[in-house]
Amino acid sequence: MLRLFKVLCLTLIMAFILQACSLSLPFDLEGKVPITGADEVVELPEEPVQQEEAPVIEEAQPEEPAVEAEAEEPEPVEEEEPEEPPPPPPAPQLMPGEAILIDAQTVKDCYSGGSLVAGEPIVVGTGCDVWRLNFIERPFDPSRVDYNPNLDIVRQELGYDDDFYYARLMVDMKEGMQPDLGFSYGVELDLDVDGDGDVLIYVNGPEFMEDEWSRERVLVWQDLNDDVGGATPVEKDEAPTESDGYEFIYFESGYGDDPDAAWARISPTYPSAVEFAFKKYLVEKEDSFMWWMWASMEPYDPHMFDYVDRFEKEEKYFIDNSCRWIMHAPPNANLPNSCPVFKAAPTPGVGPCVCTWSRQQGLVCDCP
Ligand SMILES: [Ca+2]
Ligand SMILES: [Ca+2]
Ligand SMILES: [Ca+2]
Ligand SMILES: [Ca+2]
Repeated sequence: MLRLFKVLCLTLIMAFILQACSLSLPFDLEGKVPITGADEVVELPEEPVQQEEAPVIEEAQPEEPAVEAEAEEPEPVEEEEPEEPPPPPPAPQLMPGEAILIDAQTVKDCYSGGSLVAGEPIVVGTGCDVWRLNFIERPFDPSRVDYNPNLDIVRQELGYDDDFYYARLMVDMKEGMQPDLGFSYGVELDLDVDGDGDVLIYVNGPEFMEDEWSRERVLVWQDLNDDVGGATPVEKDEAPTESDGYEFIYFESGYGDDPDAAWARISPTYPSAVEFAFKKYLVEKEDSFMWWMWASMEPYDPHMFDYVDRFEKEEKYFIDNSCRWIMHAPPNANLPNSCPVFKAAPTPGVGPCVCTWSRQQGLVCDCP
């Protein structure tokens, strides 16, 4: 019995050893691994290292373009801004007609080109350029040798119809030139005839203009606080002025309360003349107002009017303004900077007297 028991135990030990040895084998000769407790087998991966490296590269790739996109963001923004066109001004409702000008409102300014000798300084007419009195005749450089005929006002005219006033500024047309690149031309109005401007109407860059009325680059500025001219009307201020000049822009290129307020063109009759049309309500007083004209190589700075209060006489050249005239009133040579006025001579049968005003002498008439 004991022997039988030993045989049975030995048999059980052998069976256990054999079972343990079969479980310790990781794979058989065909490279297949048995799944514990199951009969299925799974193919072993042949190159596991390569499969692990691939996702590392793929993760790095999307980061690079993200950084580039951030650096390029400002560029499209900068390109979009200038592409936005400004909204067009309102369509005009009332356009000027033919410029109606009045013979009695046709006057002449000093003609500096009349004394032009090539290579020599221009001789400016007596009394034509008095910076201290805001009476300017400088269509040339400081040496007075480089003369620009397109800046020499020689004639100015004014007129009106039912809706508009018309002003014409003519420069030296001896050489048939037209107003030049970047120049500015304008008309200044003194509504209460106190010697200081109240409205400034001008056009910038008339080289773009044609002989048809246009609102482009036409501006209307107003001096609503009435300080153009500073402390001393007409005359140059001795102390630095605190004036803000023309501080209110009423109209620009069709923008403003009235899209038809002001227009300009090259005269269809005179290629060296600029014509303006401005609504009659801009001249508040119908009884009378003073007017004169400007030509400048530089665009005007309305806030700096009067220029004579802001600049010394050595600082400004290539600029001209005209003598002054009065609308809706008889010619009055007693007004400052008035164009010469012709009066009947005391002796019948002879030519008229030519009267001019000066600060020192007042009205002076030269009679034959
Ligand atoms: Ca002048
Ligand atoms: Ca002139
Ligand atoms: Ca002044
Ligand atoms: Ca002002």
